[in-house]
Amino acid sequence: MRIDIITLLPELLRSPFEASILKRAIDKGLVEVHLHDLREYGLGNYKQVDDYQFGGGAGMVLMIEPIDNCISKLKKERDYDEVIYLTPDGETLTQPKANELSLKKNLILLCGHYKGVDQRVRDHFVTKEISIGDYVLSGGELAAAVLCDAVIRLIPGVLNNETSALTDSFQDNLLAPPVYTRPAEYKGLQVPDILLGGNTPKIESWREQKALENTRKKRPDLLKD
Ligand code: 6GU
Repeated sequence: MRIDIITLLPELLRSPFEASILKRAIDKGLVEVHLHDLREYGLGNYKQVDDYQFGGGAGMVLMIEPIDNCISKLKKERDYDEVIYLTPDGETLTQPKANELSLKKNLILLCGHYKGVDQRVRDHFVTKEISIGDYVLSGGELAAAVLCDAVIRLIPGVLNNETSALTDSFQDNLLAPPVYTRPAEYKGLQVPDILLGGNTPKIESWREQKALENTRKKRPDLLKD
């Protein structure tokens, strides 16, 4: 998979890809992430990327031309499956949507800023609009990092234990069961006996039951259908 991220703040998007699972996925050649500084596509000597909105109103709007120039350059080099605009009024990112995106080959992520982008960008270049939840961030960068993490970890070979993404919370509309590690007893606090017994089928059904209990208690909305 290849992900091209268009942003005015590339520095905000470096560190997520320089550690842990995302770094390993890149080092293994399973994903390429390329950052594109929209400023470099800005107009004139000042490299202008935004302007006042027609009709008046507070806040600057990202102009269509720099974005067109950047997207067109990328599209000349390869075909893209989606051009995703990160915006609080997009569809909310869910595990099924992350699963779907993890199957794509080439993605462009466009990070908005200020009052957003000229609507013509959304109408003519963007193929999907995604939000990461019902709250407002200063820009799309952190949302893009969240989306990349959720998607990249699902690419086969990224996680060491291939089954572990399958047992994540939400993967089957259930929250994950509790987990424990050594010591089996700490200051009188015990690990449930069943996990120490080595009876795999019994452990599996205990985990299913706990996942269900957890979900009923914390996120009953997930059990509705
Ligand atoms: Cl994708 N962008 C911004 N600016 N705020 C958000 C968001 C995205 N998702 C949730 N809040």
